[in-house]
Amino acid sequence: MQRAYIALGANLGNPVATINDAIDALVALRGSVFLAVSSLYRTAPVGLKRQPDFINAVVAVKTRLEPRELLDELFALEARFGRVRDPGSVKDAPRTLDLDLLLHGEAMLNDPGLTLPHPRMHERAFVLAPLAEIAPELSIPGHGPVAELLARCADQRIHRLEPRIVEA
Ligand code: PH2
Ligand code: MG
Ligand code: MG
Repeated sequence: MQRAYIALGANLGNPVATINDAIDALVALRGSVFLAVSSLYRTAPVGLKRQPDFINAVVAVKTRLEPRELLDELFALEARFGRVRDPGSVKDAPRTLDLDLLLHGEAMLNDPGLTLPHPRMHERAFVLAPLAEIAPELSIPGHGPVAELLARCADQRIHRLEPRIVEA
């Protein structure tokens, strides 16, 4: 079993509901044990700026799936949530649900369609803040401690949402 971290992002439709539903789906991920989930964050778009704010979160699982198998499960989940991958669409376009495999154990991979660690995670506050919440001691292979990397992203606007109070 390897520990894997998955980033969730959404900025179309009702992104808070989408992220919460996607977290529920990840709790039931095959071949895996759910370990932890971060708070939800409202974050300014990185890359293409003229689009709605995102809701982002990160989860940790223990999994017997290989990186490629896990990625295929994530693509299937994105599709279930209505994501259409249009080869002609602009990079970083708005999306109903984006699930990115950040880390899979200590794996360092550079395959077509799958790079581990995720190639941009170390410079994105919308990944590093939720990740630091659930794995404060984590070091990203090739880049260093999550807390140090997050400190370098102070210019990126992110806002942690308060946990939902669910009435009994
Ligand atoms: N995802 C992107 C590009 N830009 N910005 C924010 N704030 N959150 C995201 O999840 C995000 C982004 C590409 O996947
Ligand atoms: Mg992404
Ligand atoms: Mg993605």
